[in-house]
Amino acid sequence: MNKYKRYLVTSALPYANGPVHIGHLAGVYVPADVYVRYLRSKGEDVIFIGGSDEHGVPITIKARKEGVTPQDIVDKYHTIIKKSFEDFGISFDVYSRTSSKIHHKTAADFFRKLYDNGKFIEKTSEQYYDEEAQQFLADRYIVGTCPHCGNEGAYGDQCEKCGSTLSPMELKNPQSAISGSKPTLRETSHWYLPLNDYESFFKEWILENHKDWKTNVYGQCKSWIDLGLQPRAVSRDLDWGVPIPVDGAKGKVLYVWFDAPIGYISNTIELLPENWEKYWKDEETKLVHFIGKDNIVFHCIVFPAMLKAHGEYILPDNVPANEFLNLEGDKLSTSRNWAVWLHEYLEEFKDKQDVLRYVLCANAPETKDNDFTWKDFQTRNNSELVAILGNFVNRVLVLTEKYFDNKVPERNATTDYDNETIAEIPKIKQQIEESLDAYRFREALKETMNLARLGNKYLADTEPWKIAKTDMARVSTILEISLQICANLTIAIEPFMPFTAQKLLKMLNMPQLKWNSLGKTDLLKTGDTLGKAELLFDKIEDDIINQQVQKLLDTKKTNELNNYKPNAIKPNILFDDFAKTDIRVGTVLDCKKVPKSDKLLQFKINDGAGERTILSGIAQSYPSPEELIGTQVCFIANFEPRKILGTMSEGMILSAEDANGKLILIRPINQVKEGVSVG
Ligand code: B3M
Ligand code: ZN
Repeated sequence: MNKYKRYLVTSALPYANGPVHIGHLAGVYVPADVYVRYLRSKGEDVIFIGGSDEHGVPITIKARKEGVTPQDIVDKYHTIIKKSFEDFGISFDVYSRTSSKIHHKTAADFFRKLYDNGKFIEKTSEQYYDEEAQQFLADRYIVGTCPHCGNEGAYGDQCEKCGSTLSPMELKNPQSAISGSKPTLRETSHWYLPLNDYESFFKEWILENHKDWKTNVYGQCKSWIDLGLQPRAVSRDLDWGVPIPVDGAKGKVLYVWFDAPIGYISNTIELLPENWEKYWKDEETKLVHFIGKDNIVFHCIVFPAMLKAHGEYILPDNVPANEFLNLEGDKLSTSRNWAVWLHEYLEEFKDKQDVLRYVLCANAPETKDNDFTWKDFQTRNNSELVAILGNFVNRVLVLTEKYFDNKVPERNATTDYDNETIAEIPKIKQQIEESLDAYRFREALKETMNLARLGNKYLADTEPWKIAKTDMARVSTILEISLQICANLTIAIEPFMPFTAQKLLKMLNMPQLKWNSLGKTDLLKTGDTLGKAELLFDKIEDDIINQQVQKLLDTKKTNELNNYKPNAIKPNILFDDFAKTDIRVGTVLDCKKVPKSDKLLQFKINDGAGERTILSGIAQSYPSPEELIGTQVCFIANFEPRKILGTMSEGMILSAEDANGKLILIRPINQVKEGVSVG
């Protein structure tokens, strides 16, 4: 028996320092939304809490870079993120933000209560300080040389080149990212939550009592606990965040990971000012956090320790964290623009929210990292949504219009096969429920599609279009049963594809029914008039997919260009060394591919004194070599001749490599006389 009376579902508060992309949707918001819609359909008492995380150092860094205030940054992205979620039908009951007044008050009060009850320890340590900017430096604000790989641009918390986690003290040649000056060390004191005091609690609560958590979540918690929990600082020296509400804490704010989860509470208060405590403080509430794997320790250990230290709050019943989604084989990255941004997707795939919701859920990184590819997106749209779901519904509606004037026909005597088909529907319902209750959303979606598969098979086996001339009573029964399957689909697909469910309801001319109607075959009444049949999905053609792939390739190129680092300069030489190289200009008299080689071009050059032949390995960069005839090139005239594939090559043609590895010929920008020296 379910011991819970109500549900409190939260999804990670995204940082308001960039828009949201498919990784966010797949990892957190689609599963959370599916779960909540399912609970609502079952008539459960549920609230779904979301909001933007607007504090933390990355936001201040972005603001500094753009020459605006942190508030400007969060205002901009909070608006974009909120709209993306609305557009994709993520059905939050509240979507607020941690820069709100109510959050500042809630978070400050929370800290104060722990402070007053002696739940923190205070420790003094030395930290880097920027004398010029007169401020302590957050780890991210310190750059220096990585002790592991020598990368000169490593941050105080991490080296992005070799991936090592660092502490600022480990960096060689530390520099302030704010002023560029060399930071000094100063003493500062901070409050720490002594997680070590909660070790035995966590051993019991997670390791003993929550063996039901997903393996990836349980495993991460176990390794943290096994390593031994350490006190965690809950304050920072920073001017952006929730000020620490105690005397003598000027210039200090709550660490972002202390205030952000309290945002779940603040946003609930905003939603239900009178009634919020029932959701947070009553053991009959089931609290579920939807997050990505990088947030596990904060939601399973740090936040529960905070809640426990406070004493009045319930703890999460489950934290069904997902792994990561990659994009075309590479890690999603906001800074490298390696993402499919939700707002851009909607411009390019208008009204196709559900296609993305479907693909991301079908391919969700539930147990391991997964890859999003545009090819898979196309295949799932064309061979699943169009071919299975859309096709079934369309056939049923078109046939009903044709044979029964668009009215629900009657069910006559049924065959064993009809009855077996009908009996499958409640079984599918049960499968969907079992999967959703266990947070297995991919499986649940597959079961949901099985309902459409069942319908398709039923039509294919009974072939009503073939018997229309001879046995209309039979056709009537088949279409009636098929229409009931369509009506069941409106309920089953709603959590996953809410927009499509609405479209289908309109086509069937029926209201949205609750979950308990799923499995029944009297949802439509004989004689009911149906709406207009439309296609639920349309095929996505290759050229649309190719454009998206091209867009990503362009991003790759731009990144390569931006990241291009020229070779180190060679040791100095004297003029005499240079003068040994005889570089000249010549005109191309002929140019063709060398047979049996895909790299080499054979040039005939007018070098001023006569003609010479030079072979050059640039064939892949110039696929139409004849176009080079008549142009000028630079070449080394005294390069020792050598035989290549049976031809004597007398010199070397100069070229430079562009960011994509293409070799670009070097030539004078105006015509000069053949044979003149370059120097
Ligand atoms: N903003 C990290 C993230 O977006 C963080 C989550 C906060 S949840 C309380 O991955
Ligand atoms: Zn490194």
